[in-house]
Amino acid sequence: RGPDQNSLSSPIAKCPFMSCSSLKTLHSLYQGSFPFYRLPSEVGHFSLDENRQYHQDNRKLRYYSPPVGIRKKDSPGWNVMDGYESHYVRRNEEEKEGLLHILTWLEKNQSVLGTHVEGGSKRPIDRDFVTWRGHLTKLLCTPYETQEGWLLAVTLFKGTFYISERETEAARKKREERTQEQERLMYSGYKFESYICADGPYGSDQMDILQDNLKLRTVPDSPDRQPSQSAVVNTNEAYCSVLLARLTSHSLLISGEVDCTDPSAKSSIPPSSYIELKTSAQIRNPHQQRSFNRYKLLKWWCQSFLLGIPIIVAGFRSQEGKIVSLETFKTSDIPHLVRGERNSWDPAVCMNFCNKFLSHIKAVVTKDDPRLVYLFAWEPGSDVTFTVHNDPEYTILPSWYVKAMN
Ligand code: 0WD
Ligand code: CA
Repeated sequence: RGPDQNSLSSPIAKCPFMSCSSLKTLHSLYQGSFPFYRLPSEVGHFSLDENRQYHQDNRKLRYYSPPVGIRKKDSPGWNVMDGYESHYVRRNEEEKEGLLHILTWLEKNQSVLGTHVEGGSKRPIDRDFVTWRGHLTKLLCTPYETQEGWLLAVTLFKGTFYISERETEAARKKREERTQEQERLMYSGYKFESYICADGPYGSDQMDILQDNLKLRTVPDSPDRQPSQSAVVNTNEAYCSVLLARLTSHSLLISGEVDCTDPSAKSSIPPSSYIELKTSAQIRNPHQQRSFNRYKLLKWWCQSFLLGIPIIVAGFRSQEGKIVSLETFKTSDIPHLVRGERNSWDPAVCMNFCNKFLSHIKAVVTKDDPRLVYLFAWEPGSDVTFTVHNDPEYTILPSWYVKAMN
């Protein structure tokens, strides 16, 4: 049991049997001051190409390149449905990659993380937790989530807890029964990215000039946009950042997909140069505004805060599928925007819950064995429970990884 689970007000309920100890998720249990979170520092990155192949470089990092001269709330008028039928290559969602790409990065970068001596034995990966940022986002949102549950598989291997999501039955059903309308909405998010990002820090014309004329000293002020109208949207492609962070006593290695970097950012040091891109339906009345603040801003804040991404650029789309306004949010401003609203959310609750859940993992997952999986399950309105599995069907660490770390 961790040191923070001893008090009577502990949200960890004790069942008659230790093996069924569960964790409560009620948001009122997690109010309090904001826990210590050390802002993430980037230790590496990788790219996934159009065939979903891993590359140990930033070839898929894109550059923020908004239309020149456009001001806040201006309408760029981009048609984000354009190309849906003809220029869309979708990732195969049946293929469950789990932690594959993070493990590949870890295997190639063992030296970066170093090892340390703990109780006489060395940890090959000197972090408490390894996971995708998206999994932590789900944890952060849990105290306020009323619709979708989750399954998180955890394995303790050589002193590090690996957390990997398993698709729930409900999520699988929802994915398989997605309507054409929902598919189009998903596409529109990717298409928005291709309108506002360029493949290089400057437009292609300027790149040519830079390459042709090495004497050119002055870099153009406003980056040109690359023509994107005809570009294929391929959701296999990704640029992922790998970062170290700390939540109270929990050291984390997190990886997350990053949409683009801002070549004109004050600091060029990632993650402070990164920008998250989002689309959302145009807000037409106070009811829609409340719902946007309550649901969308919660998810947007959790996702970007975890990686230390300072800026979120949102494109609001009309019912006809055109971007009618652009808005820039500072991630750090979002909690202030929603504070005091009825039925609002509190970032401290999100982080306190995540902190307790990570402590809960440390208390429950005690057997260090790469074949063993502790499956944590949660459904809205219930506590977090867990079951233990050694069936290969549940394994989250592939044998090549276990071998590499041995
Ligand atoms: O197989 C799965 N169920 C998942 C795969 C779930 C979550 C993520 N992934 C993959 C992603 O493809 C990506 O390569 O893991 C990688 C990074 O994930 P993350 O950054 O931890 O994930 P998250 O924060 O949930 O999503 C970041 C972005 C999304 O941006 P928006 O603005 O929509 O939140 O990753 C993309 C998406 O652009 N993304 C996906 N792309 C393809 N397939 C998926 C997915 N299932 N989920 C998120
Ligand atoms: Ca995005």
